[in-house]
Amino acid sequence: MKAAFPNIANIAFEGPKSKNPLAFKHYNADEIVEGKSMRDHLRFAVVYWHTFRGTGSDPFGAGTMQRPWDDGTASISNAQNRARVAFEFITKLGAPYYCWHDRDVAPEGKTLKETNKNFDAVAKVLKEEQKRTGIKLLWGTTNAFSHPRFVHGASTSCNADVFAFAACQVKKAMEVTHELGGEGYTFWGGREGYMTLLNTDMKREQEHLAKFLHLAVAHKKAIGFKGQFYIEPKPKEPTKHQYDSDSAACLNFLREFDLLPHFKLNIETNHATLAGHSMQHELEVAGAAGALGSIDANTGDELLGWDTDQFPTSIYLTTYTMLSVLKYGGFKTGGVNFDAKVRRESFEPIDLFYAHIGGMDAFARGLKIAAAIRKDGRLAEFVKNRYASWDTGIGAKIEAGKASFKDLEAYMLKKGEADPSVSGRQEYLENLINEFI
Ligand code: XLS
Ligand code: NI
Ligand code: NI
Repeated sequence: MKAAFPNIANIAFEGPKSKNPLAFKHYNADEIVEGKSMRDHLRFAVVYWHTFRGTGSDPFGAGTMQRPWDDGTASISNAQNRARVAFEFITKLGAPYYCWHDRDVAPEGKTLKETNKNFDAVAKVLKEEQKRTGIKLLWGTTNAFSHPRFVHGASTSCNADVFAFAACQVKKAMEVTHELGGEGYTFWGGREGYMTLLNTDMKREQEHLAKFLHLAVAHKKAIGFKGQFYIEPKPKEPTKHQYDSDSAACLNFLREFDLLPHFKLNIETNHATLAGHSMQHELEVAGAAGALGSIDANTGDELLGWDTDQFPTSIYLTTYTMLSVLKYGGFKTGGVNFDAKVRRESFEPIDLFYAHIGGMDAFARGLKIAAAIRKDGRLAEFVKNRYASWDTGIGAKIEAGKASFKDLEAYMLKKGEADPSVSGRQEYLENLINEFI
């Protein structure tokens, strides 16, 4: 095969002083941070959908991307060739993982049977390329939202046949993920939600979603797939209200339907923004419940209200993200998956490199800064001291379940008043963070 990026060598770490735009300034895969290499901390993944299928089209205009290796047809040979290009790119970038939707890698056929055959034909190449390069599949997922049959949703469709079709798709995509040694499988509810409650039986739809996920859990067991299941929260887009709206809503749903032991969350920065939360908030909600699984690392635009899926470059964002990730013990099965696309105006193949290098460097810096803040210890100590009243006396009694309302009344009648104790010191803490940025 002719190289798709003939003028680009493997991207090397050259350090912060380098002026080479095709080098890492901070991501040094073998560098040890908190006892682990950066490679193992960050577990970077390249997404197939944006990076190899993104055309740059928007509601007002056609695609702009120049992808000379792609003949633009839905042929199997084009899909197979594209898979080889993908591995050339990921190898040169030095990312250890990738992720896909079933329909990103292989074209849909006229029937389900033909579609599955197409998928197998491309999966064969993916398997060869994984073996050749050592690049691994972080997670697979299903696209059950693009085709017109999913107009009313997939597992939450009003039409039971659509539920059945989506089940076939997830079954197959899980099997291919398993075959490729995938470390996880993600469920993003692409159209699992509603546009208007006037035509929607919300309770029934959510029960169907739960039923669907239980069937997936059963099939996982049946085929012996040991990867981690993830749910990816998103509050809106394409529907007006998505059921998996944020971390808290997902956790509540999983608990209500006895699914929590089987799932962790895959949290996406831009989805957090759409939900009116910060990424750190979403990570903390998931982490506190022991459900922080993986992240879709991108960022939105403060002035735009949709999922712009931009590459993350803010050091504050990556620092706060990595502070939470480290706090909850780091990634086990998940990683930093760039669910991000180059801008429509950035249409040359080389822009794919600049985008990923920038995202990886931003996360490497976030990781190093977060580790430095943790080593310094003042932030953690401040938080610990802030709650000191809970460590002894009445606080310790309450936490231990040894104080009734009556006891608390007796305590306070004697004491007379509660002192607001110490200042929250937000500005002091913000300055402290800036010492490290
Ligand atoms: C869309 C989602 C999607 C999932 C995978 O907004 O982020 O890309 O990550 O289906
Ligand atoms: Ni995503
Ligand atoms: Ni998204």
